[in-house]
Amino acid sequence: MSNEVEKASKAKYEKNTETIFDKIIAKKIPADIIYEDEQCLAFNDVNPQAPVHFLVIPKHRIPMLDEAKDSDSEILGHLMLVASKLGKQKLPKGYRLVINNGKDGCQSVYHLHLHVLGGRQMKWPPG
Ligand code: DGP
Repeated sequence: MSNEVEKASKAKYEKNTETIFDKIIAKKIPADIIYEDEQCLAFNDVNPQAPVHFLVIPKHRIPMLDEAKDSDSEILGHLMLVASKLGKQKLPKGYRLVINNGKDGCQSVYHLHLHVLGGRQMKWPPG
């Protein structure tokens, strides 16, 4: 079992508990931030799975995609557009967007995040 799969299998979803990403947003712990605006933050993944691997997260916590509400439509769209703007800049040959949702989806941090991966040929189907 890979490290990330193991972490996801052990991760507990606690709706009202802050995650490590809240600490990154609050600048209480460092991260390699590559983009920030009022609504979201993008930073390099600490455990990259590709030559380029960064995360785009909303500043307002949505724990997971399945917790998103109709009122989150705008922020969900914004996250995709920021991922695309950064992806186009950094990975002009293409990239992959991933959202892990829940245990079987391999989610280990319960603060919604888009993974942007690239810099190598991606395989299909994903593992
Ligand atoms: P997921 O398994 O989809 O929940 O992905 C969580 C990702 O978050 C994983 O790829 C590793 C990354 N990550 C976890 N903790 C930190 C951290 O403290 N800093 C950074 N930069 N990334 C982190």
